[in-house]
Amino acid sequence: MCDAFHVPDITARKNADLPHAADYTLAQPYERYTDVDQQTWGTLYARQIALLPERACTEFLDGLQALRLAPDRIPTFTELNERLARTTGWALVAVHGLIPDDVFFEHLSQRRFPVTWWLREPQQLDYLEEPDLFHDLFGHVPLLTNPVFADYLQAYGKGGVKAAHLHALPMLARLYWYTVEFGLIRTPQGLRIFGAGILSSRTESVACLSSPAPQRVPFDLQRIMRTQYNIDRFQDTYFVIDSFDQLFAATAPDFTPYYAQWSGLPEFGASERAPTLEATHG
Ligand code: HBI
Ligand code: FE
Repeated sequence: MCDAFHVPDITARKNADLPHAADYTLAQPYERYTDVDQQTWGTLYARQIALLPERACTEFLDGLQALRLAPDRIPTFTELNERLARTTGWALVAVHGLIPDDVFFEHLSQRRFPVTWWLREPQQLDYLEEPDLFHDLFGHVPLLTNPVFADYLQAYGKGGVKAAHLHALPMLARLYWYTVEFGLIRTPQGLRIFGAGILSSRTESVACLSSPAPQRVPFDLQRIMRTQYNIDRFQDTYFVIDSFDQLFAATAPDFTPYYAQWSGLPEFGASERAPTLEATHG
């Protein structure tokens, strides 16, 4: 189990009585959503819709439009899966929360995206310590409609299934973290957001582009795989891709030699001003 996310003990959670299958999935328990949940969804949705048009990449905004999410109602995974099936063939599966890495990778490798089914409490609007429905659905799912990103995420899952026994999970977790969760992309209009961890966060959607504090460095696979990250505050480093094609191409090769080359090398701190390493890996 890598250190990216601990798999929290869900038995303490109020809905842990709902059984899940061996692959950690369950049917979306739509009847468990309360009026407060529906209002929380509406609040979170409205806040991000107001912020993102000038900040999110067009591929995300186009995906959001394709999903036709209702602004004031939690969507059913069934309706979204019908729409996704007509775009890139991805499907959402409901889970209780973070699931073991190997199970997560297996789902991604089969074009299934695990989505936490419960929604945060009103008092957690701006921060909660693990992914909830809004983070997973609003943050991650729109980009699954983009063919290149959809292929990237499936390739990432396949790589993870292979790497699980290579003790390379911390390196893979960093690649996921600095792209799928907190990635930025360069566009003719300037930097734009594609990372779900930012897109589902009101405060980081603003700070990631406007704050002078973090460094924004070009995508560099070796540097990403050797750079630690913060899980409980804004990122100190954002990696910037030039295109989703670049990201997909980066995951094309078999990573096994990279793990062998880089695993023994010193790691970089999250805020460390480290050199670009891209040219140095063969
Ligand atoms: N489980 N449900 C869920 N969602 C994630 O994003 C997730 C996970 N388990 C492990 C995990 N992410 C990370 O370790 C990835 O880097 C693999
Ligand atoms: Fe996420």
